[in-house]
Amino acid sequence: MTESFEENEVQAPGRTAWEAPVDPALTSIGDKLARGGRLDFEDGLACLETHDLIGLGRLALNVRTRLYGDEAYYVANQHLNYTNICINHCRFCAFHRAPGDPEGYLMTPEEAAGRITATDANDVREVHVVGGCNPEPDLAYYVALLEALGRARPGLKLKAFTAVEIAHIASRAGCTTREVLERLRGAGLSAMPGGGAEVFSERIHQALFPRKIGADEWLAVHGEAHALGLRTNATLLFGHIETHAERVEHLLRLRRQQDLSGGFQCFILLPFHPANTPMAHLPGPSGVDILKTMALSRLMLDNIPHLKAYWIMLGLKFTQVALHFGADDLEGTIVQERIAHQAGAATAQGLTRAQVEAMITAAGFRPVERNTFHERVEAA
Ligand code: V47
Repeated sequence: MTESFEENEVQAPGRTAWEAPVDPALTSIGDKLARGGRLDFEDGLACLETHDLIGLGRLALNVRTRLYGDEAYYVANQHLNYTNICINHCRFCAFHRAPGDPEGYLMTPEEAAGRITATDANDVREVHVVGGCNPEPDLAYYVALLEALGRARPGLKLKAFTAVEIAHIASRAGCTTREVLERLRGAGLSAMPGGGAEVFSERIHQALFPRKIGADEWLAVHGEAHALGLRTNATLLFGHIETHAERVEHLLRLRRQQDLSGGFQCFILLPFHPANTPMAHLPGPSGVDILKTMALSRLMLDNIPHLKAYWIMLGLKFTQVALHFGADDLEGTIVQERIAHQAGAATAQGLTRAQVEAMITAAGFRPVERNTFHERVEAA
């Protein structure tokens, strides 16, 4: 025991025997960042494989603090899932129902609008609208859906439809994804959510969601949206069968797309929830894995402004910790969430603005209400 203490002191002058070792790989990544350099593939792997969780978190916290100080953002919003019927049958998803399933539903535009007006939270500024790839509705349905929501609450921003849904609508309508985006923008589409990206790996695509569009098409639809002036988000669904290398490659592909088209405003990590899915035997990511991947995302995605800790999937306490590992945004009030809850999420369905603000304050940050475009807004 004494010998190894002495050995430590010789190997690392200036560090006492009881101090946890600093990972030299992280020191060189920190130096690179300080020179304005970008993380490469090897750096990404080093972040995921380090034992120095605190050192990694410190690097991400530095970046986050430089960008946003002690502010943490949220939006007063509502999630709305207009249909759960889907033809894709992705192996990680507990939300979808096959066409003809008695539990399947498709809301009429009027029903969807009724959900918005029925909520108590009459200061909602954004509605997040996603569903499955339902073979029934045509392009006119999606246009009518957005128009009905817009009429129900004038001024509400519509963040709607993943790239997967846009590609599905286009193939049903026999037109291009760009044409669909133009029609929907005309009907009130303000921004697109980041879902459906999963993992940009052809191996994972074939294993988990072979019927759905892959990385090239997902990125192309977001590139088109950006060219039309729409802001969009991006995600990574992690902690199932993907490797560390595939996670890092996903982040690098996103960063390359952002260099080209520039319209991503927020990145969201989605920790895999296994309940009620064909992969229910998997445990999902560990706490340390979530924090490392959060910090890595902040460090790697130097061109995507915001990093969201999605409290629905992380849980409230973990979300508070994630704010210290690079995240600056918490999503929103949500009202009623279904996708993660069908897969076992144990969080509330929604929170009040006061509850979101209290969570942020208790974590040591200053809550700032934002709109869909991450602009600061005054409390309603
Ligand atoms: O598209 C599905 C993923 C996404 C599971 O853009 C799962 O602001 C974990 O994308 N375990 C929906 N993840 C959530 C999403 C989102 C949420 C909040 C804000 C934004 C935004 C986007 O969740 C799906 C899919 O990629 N997902 N099943 C599951 N079992």
